[in-house]
Amino acid sequence: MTERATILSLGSIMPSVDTALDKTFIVWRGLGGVLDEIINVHAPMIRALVTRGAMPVDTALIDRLPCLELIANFGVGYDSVDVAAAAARGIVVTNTPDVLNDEMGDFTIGLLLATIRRLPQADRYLRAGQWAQGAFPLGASLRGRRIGIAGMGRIGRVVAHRLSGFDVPVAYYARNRNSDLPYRHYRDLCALAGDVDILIVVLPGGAATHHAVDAAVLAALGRDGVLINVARGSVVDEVALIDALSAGRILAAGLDVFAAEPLVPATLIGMDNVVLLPHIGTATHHTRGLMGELLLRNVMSWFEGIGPVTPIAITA
Ligand code: 8YV
Repeated sequence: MTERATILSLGSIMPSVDTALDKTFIVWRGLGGVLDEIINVHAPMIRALVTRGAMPVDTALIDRLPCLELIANFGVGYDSVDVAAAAARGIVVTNTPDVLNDEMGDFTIGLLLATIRRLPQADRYLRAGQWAQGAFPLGASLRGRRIGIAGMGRIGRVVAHRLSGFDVPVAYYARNRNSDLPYRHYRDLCALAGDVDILIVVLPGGAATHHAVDAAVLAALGRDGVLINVARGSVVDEVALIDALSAGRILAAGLDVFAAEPLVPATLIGMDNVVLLPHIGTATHHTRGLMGELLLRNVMSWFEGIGPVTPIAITA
């Protein structure tokens, strides 16, 4: 690299990434009104954009950046980026796959157990001093349960592998059957939901999966059903979910993602049969560190002329 290239960062990514970018590039960093001013003044210089999905990188934004070559996303899910619009302009989009698979596998199992065994509720019970008045009520179990995984990509595979230690049958929904997997395949999500008691959602976000888990899927899951969503809020019809939980059409839900983050419907917050987490699936020093390194490798390698490390196929 001869001269410092100019980069636009949609807010802070994480301190180690921000510092590393600042050392090598001219970085303009901001969101909202600040972002608007940055673009008005510096758009002709901006060659790369880094984002962690805080706002949509849509046609309107891409069109304002005439010299954009690279969009580097911090995260494996890139549903906030209009990759078709980027591809049409010849802009490469990168994400951070694989480095977070194990973390997401661990986390999903944790959320599943917390939800079905009501661990946060039991913790609240103890803290509220209720133990002295009587034992925490008996509840549901993972024993005898059948598990469905919606989405069998990199994270789905790790979740299924983790579950192999729990002696529970696993089936999955995906567009195509993976012949190397020992689990039963369903091409229809409602059919899978009808045959299992627990549905774990690890589908990618975006138009193709919008509200894939709707009222019909929840009804098929049934009165003992448990929904776990660690994917994207957009994949589940949140209104239908609240309705199903309130009416007892499903038993419980464990949610790390929501339709309009960081806003969470007050009705959900008021419910006792849900475990609600603030999108923390990958939020560890270890894994966010690896994600940050991979994002940096993509940006550095791009400006060294070597090309992206983990590009999204349709933009590569
Ligand atoms: C992060 C994620 O929370 O990788 C993803 O798709 O949703 C998470 O790892 C997010 O990308 C960081 O803001």
